[in-house]
Amino acid sequence: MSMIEQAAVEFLDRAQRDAAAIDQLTSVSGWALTVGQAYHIQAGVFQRRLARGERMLGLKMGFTSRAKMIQMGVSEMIWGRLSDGMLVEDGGDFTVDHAIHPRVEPEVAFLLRRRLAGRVSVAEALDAVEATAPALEIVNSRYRNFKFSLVDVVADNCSACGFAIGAWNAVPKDLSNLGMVLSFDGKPVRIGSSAAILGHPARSLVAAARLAGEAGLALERGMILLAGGATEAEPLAAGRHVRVEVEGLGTAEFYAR
Ligand code: OOG
Ligand code: MG
Repeated sequence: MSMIEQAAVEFLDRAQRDAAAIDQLTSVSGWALTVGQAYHIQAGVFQRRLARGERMLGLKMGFTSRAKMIQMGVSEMIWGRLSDGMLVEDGGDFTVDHAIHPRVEPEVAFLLRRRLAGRVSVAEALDAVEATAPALEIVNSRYRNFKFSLVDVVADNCSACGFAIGAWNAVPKDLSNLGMVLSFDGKPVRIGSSAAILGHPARSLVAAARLAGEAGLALERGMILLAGGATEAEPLAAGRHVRVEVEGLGTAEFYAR
């Protein structure tokens, strides 16, 4: 790892631990980072979490919906890593002070019963799924006055901060168009459909297997994949009860404290 990459790992790791925003890596003059280097930095920051005793639970996909792409002004999918340190108990608490500018989005999660790596079809991807669940992702960019840059987001583990997962269900016959409602204190704030996730959320598994495969990683048996936000993310403040309902799959929820 280059000295610049090492310094970036240090900055991002500290920003995440102290919940203190940093300047974008790309704003540092002379730091011309490639997307490949950004994934390298992401791996380094995640390695710090593992060294502190966290366990890898799976992967997350980002920008799999047009709403998210438009919100952030991008056209490329990205992926990040999930650990048990990010897991928010379903029905439990999330402390907003531990984040910088948390936002929440409605998602669908998959649990793998078989390894998926490289180029796979939608049918193969679905066949590798043990169960599926409604999920909430809390994204929390570690940057101050963030102006979108793919390299910065990728290095920052695609803003991964927290996630809650509802009860696991057998995979329904048709996942392609399930209604999804994100509510704050019982009031809907975002309404969408699983169709927003690449037309069918299983395509997110296909994309994750391919993209993580390019980095020498796989979706291993027992891992979770967050398929990506179905709507724009909604800013999160203390005092909110946050809930997602996915048609036919149930709910996931937490309290923002
Ligand atoms: C990047 C993370 C994108 C998704 O579901 O599309 C993402 C961000 O919004 O800061 O998690
Ligand atoms: Mg997300």
